[in-house]
Amino acid sequence: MTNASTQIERILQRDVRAVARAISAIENESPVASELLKGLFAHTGQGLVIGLTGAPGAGKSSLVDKLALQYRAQEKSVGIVAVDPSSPFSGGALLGDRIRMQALTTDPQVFIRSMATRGNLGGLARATVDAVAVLEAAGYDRTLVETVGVGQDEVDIVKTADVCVVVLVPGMGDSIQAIKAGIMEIGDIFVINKAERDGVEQTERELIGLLEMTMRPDGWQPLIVRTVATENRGIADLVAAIEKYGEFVRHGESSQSRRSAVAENRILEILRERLLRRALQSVSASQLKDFAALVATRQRDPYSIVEEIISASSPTSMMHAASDSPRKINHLGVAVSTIDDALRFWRDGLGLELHEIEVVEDQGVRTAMLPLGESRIELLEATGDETPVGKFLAKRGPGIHHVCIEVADITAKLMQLKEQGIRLIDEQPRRGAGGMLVAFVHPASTGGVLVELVESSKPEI
Ligand SMILES: Nc1nc2c(ncn2[C@@H]2O[C@H](COP(=O)(O)OP(=O)(O)OP(=O)(O)O)[C@@H](O)[C@H]2O)c(=O)[nH]1
Ligand SMILES: [Mg+2]
Repeated sequence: MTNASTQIERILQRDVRAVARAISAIENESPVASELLKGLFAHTGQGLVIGLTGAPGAGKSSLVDKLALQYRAQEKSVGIVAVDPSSPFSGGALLGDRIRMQALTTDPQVFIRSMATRGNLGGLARATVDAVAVLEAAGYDRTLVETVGVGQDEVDIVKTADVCVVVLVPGMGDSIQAIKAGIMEIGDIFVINKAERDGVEQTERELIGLLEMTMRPDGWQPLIVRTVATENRGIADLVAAIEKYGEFVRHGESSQSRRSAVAENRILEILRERLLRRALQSVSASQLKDFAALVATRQRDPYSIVEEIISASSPTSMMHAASDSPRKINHLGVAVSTIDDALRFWRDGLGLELHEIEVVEDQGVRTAMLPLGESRIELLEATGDETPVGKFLAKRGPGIHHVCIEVADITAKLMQLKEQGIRLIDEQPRRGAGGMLVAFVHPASTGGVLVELVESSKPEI
């Protein structure tokens, strides 16, 4: 089993450390993260994901806390993701959250994690959605995602949840603020928290007025729930409202189109991030600063700079840039007295598969190819004493005869080696086995081993 599939197994069994490690990989944009997510995706979509958003201090964390306890009382496992876009590491308010949530942190059926922005590519929304996917795959019955409803990222995150809860508090202009942030449209349930305060009636009236003006395509009438999180009041009503909408999205006719819209956004988000990352591979941070200075002083325009960056990062230019670096060992050539004898170890003992035995007349050699991972072992048996392998055997005895290394552009590589004064046996590539372009480099220049170069038939981009 590969490392990724072991990790996936552990996550599916809800191994908390594996879950935490996967989320760290997501945050650090480690390549293993996408391998894990590919494997986990089929296991997502089982539980219910609940997004909570609202103004700073509205009581989102307090509500998440109480919701989690309520779900635990129902024997449901709970995953919690708190998004903190402001801090580069989890501190500040989240530390307070941690202490408050201590009752939950000791419960093995509750997983709490905070997410913060990293790097310059943004990607917080994508990273959070990915983290939620890990929790879903790990089989948490309910996943609660808390975001401060201030930026587009937050709206994007909450949009991907199955249920969107918008948290308001009584007081002036709260609903107006909510419209500005664009979250009125996404709320499936509206909570008026701190409902013990004055002005709760008016806030509710305002809210009803606003909701009457918007017609949802799915026909859902957003529910309004009053809570006092600190006193655990209204929490059961909120759970009931969430579950009711959960049923509605699961079985409603419009749920498929909503899921498709979310999936489309997700594809675009991943694509945007990958393309941006690829484009930025061809420009360093300091180059970017230099470009910015040129644009700021009107010496250059941003459009031609972007075109330059895009063309430098196109697959063909990337290929040229990468053409210098060899990709792998294509095969290892071993000179043997007889192939039959050598097969007793390589095939019968080691268990490699014998691919084919071929006689290459003009080289005076019989070869046996045994694939080994991405590479191969090539056994070489001389057809006569005066052949290159026959002479090799006479002079050095059986042993490693040559190493064959794959390069993307063999002609360019030979030119470069020649320029550097490397002694080449073939200055021009020729056709070898299977019609591949090959050339040999003299052992005098390589530290004593004959090196064969082969041009890879399909360069990886
Ligand atoms: N009076 C009253 N205070 C509450 C209520 N719910 C939460 N609070 C208090 O409001 C403050 C903010 O609560 P949090 O739960 O941290 O709010 P939040 O929305 O998560 O805040 P941020 O994550 O910083 O945006 C805390 O001091 C809570 O104790 C409530 O229903 N009534
Ligand atoms: Mg909070």
